[in-house]
Amino acid sequence: PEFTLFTQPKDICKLPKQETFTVAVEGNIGCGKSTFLEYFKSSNNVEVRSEPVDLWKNVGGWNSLELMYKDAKRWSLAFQSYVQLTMLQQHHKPQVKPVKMLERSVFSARFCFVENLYRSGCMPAVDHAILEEWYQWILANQTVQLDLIVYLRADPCTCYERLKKRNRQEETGVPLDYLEALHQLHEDWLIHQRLFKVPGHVVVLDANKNLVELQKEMEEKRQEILCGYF
Ligand code: TTP
Repeated sequence: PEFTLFTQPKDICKLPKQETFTVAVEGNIGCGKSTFLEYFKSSNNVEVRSEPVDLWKNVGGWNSLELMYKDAKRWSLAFQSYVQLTMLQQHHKPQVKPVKMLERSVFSARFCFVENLYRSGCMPAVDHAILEEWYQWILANQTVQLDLIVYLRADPCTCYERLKKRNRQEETGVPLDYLEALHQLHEDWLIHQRLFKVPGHVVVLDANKNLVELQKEMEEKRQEILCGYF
């Protein structure tokens, strides 16, 4: 199917109504996905699935996120395979409420993070090929469909400042150019729709705003993003 890039959230209402609706919230590290999702947790019709970062930080007692940042060449295959598994689990949890909102998806893990690790020489070609086989198998055999992607678009410098402020221990060495590369991959995927196909309609929100402004925008856009499900 052909998917539309919406710049006006109200246009989402033009989509045909369905009984269930799956939304993935995407955007660079530190763009505000968790804050955005937090906001929808109080909605009766929405099931929010936050990203399983806690699992990544403790798999069999190992902090795989930390290992990946310390030595990507050695650990990125292990880490990204676990990310892929836990993302798939998020897609698959039985849905009770009409709207399911995911923090990220198997798609951004593949198109942004794995792609970046590979292109920057941090992931050997054989590791990339193995992950790609897994990914293609998932697409062919599992339901990972999305109806809508909410792209929280933020300047890499804004994300960098937020990362420094939140001070997640594993991310202390993340340089600005890492965020710039990830930003470009999100843009290529979701805005220019180059290289990788988008898996659903896309709506873009300005995530450069500060927390108070972003929450105000969410309040305004809430009905529009979930139109038809209230
Ligand atoms: P994000 O998925 O970007 O989550 P976040 O908590 O930074 O989001 P926000 O601030 O917008 O609420 O990343 C979590 C961490 O996991 C981050 O350090 C990047 C890393 N990560 C990867 O390295 N590979 C991946 O495939 C994914 C999905 C995340």
